[in-house]
Amino acid sequence: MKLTIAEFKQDYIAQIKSSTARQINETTALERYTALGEMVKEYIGNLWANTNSTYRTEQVKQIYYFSMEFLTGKFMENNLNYLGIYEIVKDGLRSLDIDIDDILEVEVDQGLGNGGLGRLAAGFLDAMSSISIPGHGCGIRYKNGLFEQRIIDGYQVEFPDRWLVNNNVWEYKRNNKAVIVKYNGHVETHMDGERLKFELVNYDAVRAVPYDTPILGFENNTVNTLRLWSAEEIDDIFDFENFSKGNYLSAFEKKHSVEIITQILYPNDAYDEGKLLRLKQEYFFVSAGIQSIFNTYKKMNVGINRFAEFVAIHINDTHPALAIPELMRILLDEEEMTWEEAWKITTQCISYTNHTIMAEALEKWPLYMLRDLLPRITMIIEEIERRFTEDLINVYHITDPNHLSAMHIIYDGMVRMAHLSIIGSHSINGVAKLHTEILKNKELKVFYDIYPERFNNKTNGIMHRHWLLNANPGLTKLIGDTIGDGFKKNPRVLRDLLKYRDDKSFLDDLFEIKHQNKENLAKYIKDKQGIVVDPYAIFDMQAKRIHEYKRQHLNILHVMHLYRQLKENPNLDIPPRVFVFAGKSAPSYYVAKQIIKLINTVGSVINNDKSIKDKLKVVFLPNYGVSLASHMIPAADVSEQISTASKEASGTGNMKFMMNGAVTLATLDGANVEIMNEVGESNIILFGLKVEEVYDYYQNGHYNAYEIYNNSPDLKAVIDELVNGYLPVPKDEFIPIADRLLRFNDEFFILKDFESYRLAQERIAEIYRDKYQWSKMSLANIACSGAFSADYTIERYATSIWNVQKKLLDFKL
Ligand code: CJB
Repeated sequence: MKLTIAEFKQDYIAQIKSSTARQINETTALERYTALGEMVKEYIGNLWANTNSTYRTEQVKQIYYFSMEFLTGKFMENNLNYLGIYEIVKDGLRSLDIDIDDILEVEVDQGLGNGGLGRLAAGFLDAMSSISIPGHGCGIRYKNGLFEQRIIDGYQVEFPDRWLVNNNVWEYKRNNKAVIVKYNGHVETHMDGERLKFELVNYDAVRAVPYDTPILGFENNTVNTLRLWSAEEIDDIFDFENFSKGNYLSAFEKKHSVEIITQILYPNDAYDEGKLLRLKQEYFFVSAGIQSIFNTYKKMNVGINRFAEFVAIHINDTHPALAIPELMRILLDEEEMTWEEAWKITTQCISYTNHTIMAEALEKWPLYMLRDLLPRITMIIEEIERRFTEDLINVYHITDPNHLSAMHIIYDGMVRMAHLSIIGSHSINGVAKLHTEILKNKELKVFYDIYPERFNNKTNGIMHRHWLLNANPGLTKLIGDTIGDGFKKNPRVLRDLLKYRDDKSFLDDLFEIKHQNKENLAKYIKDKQGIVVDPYAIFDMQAKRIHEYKRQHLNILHVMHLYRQLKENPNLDIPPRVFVFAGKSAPSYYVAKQIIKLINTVGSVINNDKSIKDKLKVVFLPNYGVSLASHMIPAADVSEQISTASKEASGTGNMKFMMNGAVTLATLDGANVEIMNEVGESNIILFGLKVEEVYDYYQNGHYNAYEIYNNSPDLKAVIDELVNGYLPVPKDEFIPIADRLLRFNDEFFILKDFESYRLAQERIAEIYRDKYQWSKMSLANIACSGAFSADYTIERYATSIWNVQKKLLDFKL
């Protein structure tokens, strides 16, 4: 947009006065931030209104991305960049004696997600807007986002994330768009002429109120909507009778039981706890979202039969799978379609992404629970199941009971949401090539056999503009000065940087930028953790949820091994190394929490040992989230992507590190395989078991952790240190970890992969000694990372799954 510094200053001073009734020099950083947010919102508002009215009047097909999680982080810097006014605002503020960084710092992360899945959803919204795809998000406005992690005495301690305390400047509450969501009750049937009608009676009603956040596209005038639903009492729920009798508490009980639905994000990643409240949440936003799609759709006036021509609904994992029976319910009970008509529309509209093969993440609900909470929805699921079984027998000629059992939606009293999602949608995609192959050939093979055309791959992508423009301005400037700014819209042109791989002065610049980022992080580590690290050391990072399959314990066991080597020979000639960890554990995941404690315990021993001459440091940075990642990733030399092959569906952190010039230390898992293909085998460090070997071990049962332990003195020594009193903790502290490795036979092959991991780490140390060789590898990673932009991923979803077209918008601000 066009804005001069003088115009900005004038607007801003006026805004400060009207929103704070104070002189600018008397205002707090928060007030300054809020005033700026109000202004930016007004600029965006014009574009937003234009986008919505164009979609409506030109009858544009729209895609609705349903997700339990949207981990959007902060908005301000992005919005300023996308409007093209960041520099103007920065300079304008500076002339008012305000540092823009102080303002940006005040914004709290919108942390309505656990990790990869939620961040992906946020990135997809950004990409949809930025490549002009008419697409919106639908989710839950949790009052408490993912907990704040603090480390106390080495342990993770959880604190509530009250992100709404200071108000959220970006959202609009839309009371006039509220809808009612119905729970419990029972279904009555009656004949209406020829038609059997179903009616839910005696239900509990909850008011779903939407809060809309504008999602701005990059310099293209598009503003799509993220609609998050909040549960509120409806007027007649408030219990006046009790209140007037003086029973104040019970009068509020109902109100609380309603509001609790959107109080908290479940803090589990890839783990299904099966709680009733979670089921209520799932139905809550799905029902509200679909009702509101109908309300918007009807304004287009094109007739209900054409619904699938104008609406696509994507379900991000199975959490929103009730969208299938909910859409059926509305088409059957409210729009009075036949089952066949309704089913056709439903399967044409819905598409589904699978994000994991981990068995404990696959959602199943007890049938009795579902029937109690959602009686009409359950009837519809049962009818879907009945017709599906009929097809299996009559169309696909499957009669073997075991084969049928493997495919039922309802089995053993449980409703399998992945099966419902596959049966009720026209597209099922995995999130990396390898993952999709595993789905097709192993985990979901029975479905692939009957629906091969439904399965496809859509490798994940990242918000490349965030990870470069916002997170790494130094690198962004170097890239822009070298190959121009085309990469902002078309990140594949980053490949042009490969021309500079033998240009020493360019490699020096690259090294210098990385070094500066490392200096900044070193300062952050010193300020926050009191640990001094050498910015010339190798910064080796593992930042992601803590999980046994992600194998943070493989990493820390190797650190313990390095430490033993240094203790034996303090003059050992190795480049100094800093191992940085970050990530949250699910509060109820005991072993993962012990891994955090182990990292911190090992850190406290190593960091305080002067005898090793600062050659090794271990840092655990608390409260990993989008903001911390944005500080860390630009400073990484080595990116640890070391999951047990087959377990990490894709990974997206791997792409962010690559884009910022880190060299990946990887197993051939998830999208690491594609990273290798983009960057070439000489620019990635690989180790460990391959997928087939992992499956082989699981199938033939020949794996023996004790055998490896007994035959590897180095490994045995560090595992023994977990339990022999060597570490300054009670002797039994780390027994659960040791038990998982030995007594329970090491499900994730830490022991098996240890030696090849150690050798891979040795190679890294070797290569790092040669500054130019290292910088060349780093450059190759940056140059080849463009392929992993979510812009391209969304392009592929739009053309091959959703069938939505770009809508270019012309509007002058
Ligand atoms: N994933 O973040 C989650 N939560 C889940 O419940 C299941 C999977 C992750 O999704 C990411 C986005 O697709 C993947 O990159 C990652 O491998 C997967 O673990």
